[in-house]
Amino acid sequence: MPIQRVIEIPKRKKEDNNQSTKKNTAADAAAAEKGSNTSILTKEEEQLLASLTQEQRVKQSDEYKTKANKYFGEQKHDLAIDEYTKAIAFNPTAILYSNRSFSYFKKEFFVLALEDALKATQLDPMYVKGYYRLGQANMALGNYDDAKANFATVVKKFPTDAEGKQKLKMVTTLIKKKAFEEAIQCSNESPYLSLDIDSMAVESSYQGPHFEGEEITLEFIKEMIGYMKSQKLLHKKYVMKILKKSYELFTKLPTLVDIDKETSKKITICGDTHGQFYDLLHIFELNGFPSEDKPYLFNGDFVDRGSWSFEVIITLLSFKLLYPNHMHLTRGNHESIEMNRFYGFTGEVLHKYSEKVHDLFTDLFVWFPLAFVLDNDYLVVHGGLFGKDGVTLDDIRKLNRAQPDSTENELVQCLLWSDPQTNNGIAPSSRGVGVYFGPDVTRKFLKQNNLCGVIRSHEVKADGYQVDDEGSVITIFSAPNYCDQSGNLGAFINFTDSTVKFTTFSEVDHPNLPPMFYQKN
Ligand SMILES: [Mn+2]
Repeated sequence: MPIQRVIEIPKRKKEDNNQSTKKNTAADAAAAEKGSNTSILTKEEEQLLASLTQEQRVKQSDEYKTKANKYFGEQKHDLAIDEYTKAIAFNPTAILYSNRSFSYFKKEFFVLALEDALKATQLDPMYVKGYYRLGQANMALGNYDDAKANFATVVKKFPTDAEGKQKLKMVTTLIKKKAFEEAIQCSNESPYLSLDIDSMAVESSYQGPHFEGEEITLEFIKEMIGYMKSQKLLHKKYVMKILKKSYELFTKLPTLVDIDKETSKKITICGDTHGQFYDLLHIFELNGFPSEDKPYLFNGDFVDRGSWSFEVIITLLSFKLLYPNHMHLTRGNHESIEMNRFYGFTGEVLHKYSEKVHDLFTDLFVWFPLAFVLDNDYLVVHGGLFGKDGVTLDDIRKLNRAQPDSTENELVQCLLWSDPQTNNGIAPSSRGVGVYFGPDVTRKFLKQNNLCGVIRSHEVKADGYQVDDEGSVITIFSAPNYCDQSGNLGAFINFTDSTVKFTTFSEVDHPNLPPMFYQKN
């Protein structure tokens, strides 16, 4: 299998933080201005727009809309957003804003989704889908009370709408469940405590591998991978056993894990894998299985999107159990019940196993560490840095990551959700959670914490990786042809004593299931 490309750059030096950072230029300001302008019309299109009668504009808008809807159906959301934007420029309607809102939602730009949904309801207060989009965006942002109000509006305005009633009921149940979970967690009750694995039977008809004894073995993992690769399900007893042992392991880990020099200088770092099990196995083919000589760090977003999220996470957890000091997993923004409900993992686990197994995953995810530091040099987090100055590594260490409200903590949100920007300074994120942070913010943080760089994931990149600001920020993304349609390469990083080496690779074949296959609505 061809390796596309290997690129090696020197490790960054801490002294580089002293060099003057990029200054914002007039061109940057103009670019920022342009970026905030939603019009994407070409000059010709602008002229066309000016020359048309209202009737002609409506017709032209419909043409863009047809194209946009087609792209949406093909899950090409970037292209759909462009076409909806043009359609809106020619003739803004509630339907167009509502549809673009859904595209933004698919891209996880929740603030933009919310804004568009709001415009839809303003343009046409009787357009029911606008309220659905509003409710959906609010739910993803964790604004359950607002979402409840949105669905209540549907029920009030459209008393015969069955879906509205059902959604209102769902969000009301969620609010109750959340309050209940918070109460339970405060008393330190976990679904793991009542888990009795020994009493579970394995039917004689089960053909798969058996996890016997206390310690997981490489033989078991290899057999399990082969079994799952042929699309068979590991027995739920062993799933629960892996989860329980993982829970015992992860609850003992600190929020920020320091990785020693010996491990750091040969570690492999992978970014988002997002349920692309066959591509994960390809990484192991290219780079070798995890072992004490081949340490790995998988930097979050193991689940959602791809339809083999279960297989990805159970494989990674198994290696974590086998090599606890040489296999590291960071929490991503998708290791969260809120995201899992919308982006596939919940539906997948309910289909393959049960609500109980799903609850066990949810309870485990909150214990994944939020950050790693490689040999006092590089900070590794899924998202990025913070919306305020002066945050120290000790502040991260002190975060109480598994509290029910910890995802509402600003620092936790930034670690999981932030993205770098090319302009200096801090800007609100279109995602609605976390921030955009500029190179000056990064350098200040690095200098204050005596680090040389930040390695993060969270954004799809054409080459699978991106080096920004002379290496002060590195993005790594390991899901090639993300969602079967992005056309991007995947990449992983190999560290050596003095260099950071990127290997890029393209996607491999997988069984014929689309992304989010098990997701209901
Ligand atoms: Mn992410």
